[in-house]
Amino acid sequence: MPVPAEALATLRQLLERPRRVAIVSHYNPDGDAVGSTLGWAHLLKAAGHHARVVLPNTPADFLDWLPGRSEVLCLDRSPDASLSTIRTSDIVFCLDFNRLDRIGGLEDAVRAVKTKVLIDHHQEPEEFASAAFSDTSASSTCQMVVEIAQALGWMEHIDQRTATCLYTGMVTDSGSFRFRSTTPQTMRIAADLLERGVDLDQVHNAISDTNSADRLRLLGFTLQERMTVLPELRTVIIGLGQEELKRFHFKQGDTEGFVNYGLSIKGMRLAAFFMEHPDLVKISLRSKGDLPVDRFLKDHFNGGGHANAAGGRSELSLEATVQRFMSLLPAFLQAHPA
Ligand SMILES: [Mn+2]
Repeated sequence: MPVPAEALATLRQLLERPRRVAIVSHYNPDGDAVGSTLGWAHLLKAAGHHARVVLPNTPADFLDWLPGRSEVLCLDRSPDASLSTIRTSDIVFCLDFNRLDRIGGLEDAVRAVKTKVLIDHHQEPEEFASAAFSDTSASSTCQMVVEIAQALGWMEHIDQRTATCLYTGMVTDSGSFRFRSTTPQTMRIAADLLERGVDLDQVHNAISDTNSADRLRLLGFTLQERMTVLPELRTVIIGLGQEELKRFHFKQGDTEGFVNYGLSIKGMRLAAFFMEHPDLVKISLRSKGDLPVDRFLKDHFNGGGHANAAGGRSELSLEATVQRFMSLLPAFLQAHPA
């Protein structure tokens, strides 16, 4: 999608003179959240602005090597500096999320800043921004940052460090360029970033080879003991309870990607992952082809996301949540025949 002219004009105007800028992203920031905020911060600095990334909690450590990561403020580690940085900003950029309830303890401080700019690719944005770049077809927020840089004539500012941040987010959010949101334009942008010196080996090693022994054992247990394959529904269901998570010394991020193993079984079109938390059950769905799991989760499990990858939640027990899911599933699948 082309960068919207009206938002671009507003952005140009906002950045006409040097500004103090805070850049925020969602709770449990992923590769796209950290990559896009850092990439955008590098760009703004190169253009003469004062920019600082502020995150609602500390990202997983497999992103620690990203250029500029050590200067990121995290609310859980540095609450005072995080909040005062936002409060004293002229502009807050909101990247890779579109509802202010997605940024945890930063919400009130961000709401209080008058000028907010949204750059995001999730469905159904809340209207809180003075300028909104919302492209639900974009493969990642990092891709959008490059498109905006192109529109602003800022491509010369993308050096190797900036390119590395943005490329990393593009890789993680597109499932290494395999999700349907990956377009020729995605590849052209990735190629442009590669030309600026991204070390492919470094990026892919950092993203892929980060398992702990506990995580691998939890994965082995999950696939062996907690995965149900329903060939007639072309669906795979995985559920994990608190007790099992404790047994394998669960750390945040350990179950990242588990749901994708279900979808990697030949012939499957839907994978569901249910994880019990102390006060709720979180649901991750992945699908292939035309099976809009974001709508399903929005309708039934207080969730949302993308058509082929979405999340939701349930206040019921793990067992009751899976039962409810199973009772709703046949109608959903019938409404979207393969
Ligand atoms: Mn994203």
